[in-house]
Amino acid sequence: MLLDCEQKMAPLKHQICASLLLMEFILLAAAQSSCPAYAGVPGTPGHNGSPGRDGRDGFPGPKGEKGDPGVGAQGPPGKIGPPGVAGPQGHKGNPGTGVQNGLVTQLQSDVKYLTERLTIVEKVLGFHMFRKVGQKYYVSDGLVGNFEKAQKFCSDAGAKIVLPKSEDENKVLTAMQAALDSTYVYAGATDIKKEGHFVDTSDQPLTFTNWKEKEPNDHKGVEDCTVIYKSGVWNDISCNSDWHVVCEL
Ligand code: FUC
Ligand code: CA
Ligand code: CA
Repeated sequence: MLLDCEQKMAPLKHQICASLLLMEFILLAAAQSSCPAYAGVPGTPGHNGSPGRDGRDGFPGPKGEKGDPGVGAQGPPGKIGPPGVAGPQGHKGNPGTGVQNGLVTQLQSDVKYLTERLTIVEKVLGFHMFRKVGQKYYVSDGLVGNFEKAQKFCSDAGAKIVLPKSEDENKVLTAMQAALDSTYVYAGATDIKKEGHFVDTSDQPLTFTNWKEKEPNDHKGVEDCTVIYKSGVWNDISCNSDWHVVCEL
């Protein structure tokens, strides 16, 4: 259409044509819907606008994986807290029957006895050699020493220096002496406090003795301790001599 116009207006002066062209442009702009139009050459892109405002915060992301444990050393324990408030008093239990009470008493007694025996057996196990005689254990580590040393060794082990109180016990001791290859073993009997009056380490008179003939003789006036010979007979002797040590538990 524009070309048609230019062809029609060719003879007219250039200025009139330009005016008409301008008017037609205006009319075209006002009535674009009613008349087909030429789209024209696209203009050059405009400059970028200024940045828009900040958008709103997004939704929270998914929960992350558990982190590795820290590498710092554990701190020292805190102070002990104050004691708690005392709780309410409990209800008194039902009284047991006579049979129940008797059983409980018996069990308490059994536990006490077994605990004491276990304590002894555990001590016995600490020695290289031991023999059981009745309810006693005779124990030794093969130590040789004077009477004072013998007493200390046995006392430190929670025991007492051996002192047979029957033929059976005396025999078991001599059997141990054979195993120890011992000539003499110290016995826990002395007459230190009163010459000629032998007592045990608790100052009690002896209830069993097996003195050799003519003993005790306090030879040279210096024999206040007791030893048991490997045959089982007893002799008084100096407390300063070194002999095998056997303890009893
Ligand atoms: C006898 C004993 C003494 C000592 C002496 C060599 O006299 O009674 O204790 O062994 O021998
Ligand atoms: Ca004496
Ligand atoms: Ca003697």
